Amino acid sequence: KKNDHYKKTEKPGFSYPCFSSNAQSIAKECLNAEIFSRLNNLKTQSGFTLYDALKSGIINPDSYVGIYAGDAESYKTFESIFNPVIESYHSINIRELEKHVESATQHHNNKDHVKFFPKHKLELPDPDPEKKYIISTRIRLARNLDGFPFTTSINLKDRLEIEKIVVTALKKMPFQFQGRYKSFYNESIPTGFTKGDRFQEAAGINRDWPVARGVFESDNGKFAIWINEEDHLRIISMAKNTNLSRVFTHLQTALESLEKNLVFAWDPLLGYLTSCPSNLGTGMRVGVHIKLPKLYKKKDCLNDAAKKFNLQIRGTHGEKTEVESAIFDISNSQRLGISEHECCHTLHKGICSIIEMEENIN
Ligand code: ADP
Ligand code: DAR
Ligand code: MG
Repeated sequence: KKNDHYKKTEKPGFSYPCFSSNAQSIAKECLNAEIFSRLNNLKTQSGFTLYDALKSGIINPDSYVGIYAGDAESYKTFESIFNPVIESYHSINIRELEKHVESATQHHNNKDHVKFFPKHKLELPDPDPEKKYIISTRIRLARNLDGFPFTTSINLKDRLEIEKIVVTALKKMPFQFQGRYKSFYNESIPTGFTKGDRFQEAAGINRDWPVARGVFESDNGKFAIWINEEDHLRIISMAKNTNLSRVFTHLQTALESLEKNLVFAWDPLLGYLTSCPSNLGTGMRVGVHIKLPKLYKKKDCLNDAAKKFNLQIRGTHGEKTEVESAIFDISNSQRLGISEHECCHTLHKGICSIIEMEENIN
């Protein structure tokens, strides 16, 4: 699908080293002169360049990852920088991932063996049976439609096409998901979906805002789909309680319908393809809003626990925001080289331990 993409940023005098000395992103750690010279003259079919990929991390030296993809092809064209970034962020080894996929493909004798959301039930005990700490539980998936550039590179025509395709698919969802689609273009919508932050701005994700952006919310408030936020779709299942298994089951039912009507960008090795490499694989972030007044005063203990259990701690209003009233957003870090069930088990195990710590701190 040849698309006349928005004009790519040609950066005259773009040379290595390209990150400022105070930058500490994973992309900066992984880039070197040899990789830079190998990639700097390449473009994907949609015209996405190495500068396009790195510009957000260059403009924002406090970036944590520091690189975005413009389309599915970016992960092949710029493999020399994406692979080490992927290995570092997801704490995996690409070679082991390849061996795992090869053996699984032989076993299932087809390469699409894990292309769809798992059907088997998640069964986990309530991590906070007395409802003392967890305020809400949320699982979100990042997905992009196959054949279109990502939000970093997409032009307005294609962005409108994405909105149309997804809204059509929403109409075919089962009764329990009935709800309303609200386009940002027509009305402001009080949800977590706001115009992208400075990192997403520098990556080109906010172009044409708010056109072709919108939120579908189910009438029961437990399910939402954000269209053209950081990815073409953010599929969200949420509950103001601690029942992770039910939030997961809700998502399974939604995906059964969506996967019949939409084709997602997917790769046998990297799984679902996303604009930020931190969301590859399952694209799944399993998180809770949890009130931890004691651990709030012992940040080191909490950070040590997060490291030990491979969790990520965010502020009350999401990444790069402050913690208010000791309410943390805690979720799994790894999304690739791990199954959807394992994402949930990772969060569950970590949260049970963190709750125990909160209980036992004097
Ligand atoms: P994501 O990785 O899903 O994009 P962000 O950190 O960007 O997450 O946050 C997106 C929005 O989702 C923010 O408004 C954030 O407050 C909200 N959010 C995240 N986790 C939860 C949760 N467990 N309960 C309620 N809202 C949440
Ligand atoms: N601004 C990016 C964010 C990295 C992960 N979060 C995403 N993709 N929303 C950074 O490099 O910090
Ligand atoms: Mg986000």
